[in-house]
Amino acid sequence: MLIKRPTDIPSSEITDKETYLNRRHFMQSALGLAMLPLFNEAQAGYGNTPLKHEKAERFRIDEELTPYKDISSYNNFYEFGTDKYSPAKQAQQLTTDPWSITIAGHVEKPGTYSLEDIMKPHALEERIYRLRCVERWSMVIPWIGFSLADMIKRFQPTSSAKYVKFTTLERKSEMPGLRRRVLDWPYVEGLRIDEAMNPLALMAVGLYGEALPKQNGAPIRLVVPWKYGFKSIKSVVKIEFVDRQPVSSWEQAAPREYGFYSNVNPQVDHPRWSQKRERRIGEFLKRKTLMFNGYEEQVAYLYKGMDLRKNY
Ligand SMILES: Nc1nc2c(c(=O)[nH]1)N[C@H]1C(S)=C(S)[C@@H](COP(=O)(O)O)O[C@H]1N2
Ligand SMILES: [Mo]
Repeated sequence: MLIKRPTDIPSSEITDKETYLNRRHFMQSALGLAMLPLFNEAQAGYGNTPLKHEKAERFRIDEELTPYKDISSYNNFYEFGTDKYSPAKQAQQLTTDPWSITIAGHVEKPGTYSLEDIMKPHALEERIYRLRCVERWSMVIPWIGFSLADMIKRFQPTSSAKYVKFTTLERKSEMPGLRRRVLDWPYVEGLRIDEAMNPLALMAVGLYGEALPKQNGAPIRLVVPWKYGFKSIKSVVKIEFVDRQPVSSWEQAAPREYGFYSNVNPQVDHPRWSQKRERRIGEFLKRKTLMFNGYEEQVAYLYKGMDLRKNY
């Protein structure tokens, strides 16, 4: 077979997935083939399926992209195990098609919608965002998705909708991590409604030009780039509009360590470590962590007058 499978390609060759994708398009057209799925997951409909998208210039940052290999092999997804390398293996058993999301609570258009219905009205765009994990590593990821605010507007929340609560799938047969009670399953996260309406908040369905790898939260996950990574909940099946601040899974597990807000903030230490510096995956020297992960200009207004030491 002329076309190499990605696992056969040494990592040095795939530092830039786009180069790889272009080569794949080139080789396939040179061979006179239509775009064929080269990965097993593609047959299930997700994972390495190319996604049509535009590049959103105002959401780009001029920093080196983290290699695809790192983004898709060093993950936190406790439903598939607590070590960083388990999700890439264990998540492959997750059935992501069909997929639906239940919209509930204080909203004019509640219901259970198929992923296709959820996505239909939205043009997909590529946005390059930093992701800063509370554990002090960071990446730069070319996500593909659509604005959370646009999605929310479509379902018409009422004035009682003060917060948005997100829930991950809880499917014991496919998620071996659920056997251990490390968290109170299902994984839950929340945003204040004005945070959710900020243009930076993204519903991601892909990265590096293709549908999300399962370990990154296929088929649809939240991305909130000014908050620690754990707010960016994966494989979402429910979005509820509520009037009280939801208790997120990490807050429930360790309230002194993980607050509801969890904004990236170098001034406020985690009780067990400083948050002043971070290691960008692939770099040797640590870099300074930026206020709101570098998105201060876009999000500082949300927290005016709030004590960010108390509201950590
Ligand atoms: N459902 C669910 N979502 C989750 C997690 C998880 O364990 N379960 N981990 C979070 C954490 S701690 C981080 S840092 C990011 C990691 O996203 P990535 O693997 O795509 O880099 O996902 C977040 N979303
Ligand atoms: Mo994280």
